[in-house]
Amino acid sequence: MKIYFVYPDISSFHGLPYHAGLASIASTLIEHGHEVRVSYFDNINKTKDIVQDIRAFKAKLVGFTTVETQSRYAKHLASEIKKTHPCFIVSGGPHATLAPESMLDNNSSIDAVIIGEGERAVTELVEKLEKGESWSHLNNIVYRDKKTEHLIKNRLNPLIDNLDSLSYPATELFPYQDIINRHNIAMFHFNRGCPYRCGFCSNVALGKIYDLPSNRVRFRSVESVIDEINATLSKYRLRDDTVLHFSDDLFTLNKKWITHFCDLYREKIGRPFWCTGRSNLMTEEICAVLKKAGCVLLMMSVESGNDYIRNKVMLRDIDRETMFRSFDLCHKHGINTLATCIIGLPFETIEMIEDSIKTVTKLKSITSYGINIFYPYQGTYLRKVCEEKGLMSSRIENDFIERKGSILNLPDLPNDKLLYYYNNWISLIMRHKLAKERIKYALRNWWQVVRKTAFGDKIRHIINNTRLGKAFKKYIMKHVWSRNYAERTV
Ligand code: B12
Ligand code: SF4
Repeated sequence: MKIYFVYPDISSFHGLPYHAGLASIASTLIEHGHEVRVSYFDNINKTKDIVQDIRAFKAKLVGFTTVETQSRYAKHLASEIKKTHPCFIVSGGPHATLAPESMLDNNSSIDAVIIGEGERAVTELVEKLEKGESWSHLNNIVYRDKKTEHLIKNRLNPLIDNLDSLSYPATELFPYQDIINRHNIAMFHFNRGCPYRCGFCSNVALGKIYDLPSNRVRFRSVESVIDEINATLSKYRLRDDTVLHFSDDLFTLNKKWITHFCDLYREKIGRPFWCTGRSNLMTEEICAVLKKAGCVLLMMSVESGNDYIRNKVMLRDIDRETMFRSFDLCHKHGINTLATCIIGLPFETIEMIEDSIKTVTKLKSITSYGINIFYPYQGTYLRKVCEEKGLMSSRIENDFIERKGSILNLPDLPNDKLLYYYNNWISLIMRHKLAKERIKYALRNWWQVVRKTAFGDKIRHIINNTRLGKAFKKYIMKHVWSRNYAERTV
């Protein structure tokens, strides 16, 4: 059967046209003999073109992946498709899973929602549709009964324990080479789930639908992960310094797994990589293996430098000492970190944001600072708090972009103040830094932007191919970047 997937990603600040979930279910469908095409819906003006493409492809099933704030674009496109092309439309992904009713309201052109993991459920659905048989009893399906208008939620297939049994993601359906060329990264996602219960994260709710206290973690075998990396790299052209990006919720979760992975990765792949970490998991040993294997950036969110917000509101369960220790360890081992914070939480005050800034300023090893404005996703603990405390405002304007603005009415945090902190986050941090640190930061980030341009290419050529260039690189890399990275090309 011909299946067409759409990845809505309008006004996103990541702008990467790759979706690991769609790539995985597409791969399973291809394995079962179906034909799949994927579209990246990153601009509302693409509506007509995508509808046209769906018609030309003669898609029998159209599937959307959805996060909460993209769901309106999925619904918009679905209704445009149905105007001229009769087909079955389904939606999946975290938001469809956590709030299926919102995808199936009375005006919706979406026929059904697939909740939870999609590989098996969508394959079963396609088989039923192909044979013209009833699909309404299938596991993981949610739909609205036409007669009673009631929402029918079917049972769930168990979570996939043996992730090695899945075929490797169908990266070829996405502009994967283009992402490598333009962003100098290659994206991978291996393990699933997270055992923690942070109040702003959807993971707890994603576990709850399976009656679990958290989103149960499942690991791929290290051997199959290394094999997937090798298989992917052999299909694409990478530069020497192309960074592999492992987007697992918490890549460094399991000490045994990560140690084995790093050993094998160093031996068989040996490329720079980025991954995710959590302060309470960082030890001398983990830092050493990560560094040795080529970790050039550890994404280790602080979320808030204020202890009350971090632990009592966000439920991070990371005390101050643990947090400082983890960044010290990264510094000691020469691992650069990306530390992201969230502001605009329930009960937050201006003083708490100032405290957060001061704390973050003191943390070592941070080479990139990220900042987001809090958005209460459906199903999370903090969404419930916001609703119970009457903090939800009804103002979601058409041009609202989550994490860049707030949808809450916070009594102690006027919106203009919040935006001031959001827009000036880095300069407010730099205010507390020495001039030397500020120059380093500016230089490093300037280079990260310039390196992607044609001018950057020329500079790189000079640096890598002349004696003076090489000496300059050695000096700059040692003092601005990490030593491990200095051993590679710029
Ligand atoms: C890596 C990641 C990213 C990466 C890469 C995302 C990508 N394109 O693959 C980047 C950094 C780009 C990113 C961006 C964003 N992310 Co993000 N991200 C994640 C993370 C950590 C892992 C996602 C992943 O790859 N999982 C592995 C794959 C295999 O699982 P999956 O995608 O869920 O897909 C499975 C099922 O959901 C289902 N499925 C998914 N889609 C579909 C579609 C159909 C038709 C069917 C049948 C089934 C199906 O089947 C898949 C296989 O089993 C999750 C956390 C999480 N636990 O989900 C957050 C998460 C998905 N992100 C989230 C958010 C909010 C965002 C952003 C909006 C942030 C922002 N403001 O920019 C954007 C939105 C991007 C978009 N338009 O979708 C939220 C979503 C919350 C919600 N309830 O809506 C999550 C859950 C984190 C959280 N805060 O709780 N993200
Ligand atoms: S550690 Fe990260 S992925 Fe896990 S629950 Fe907390 S925020 Fe979500």
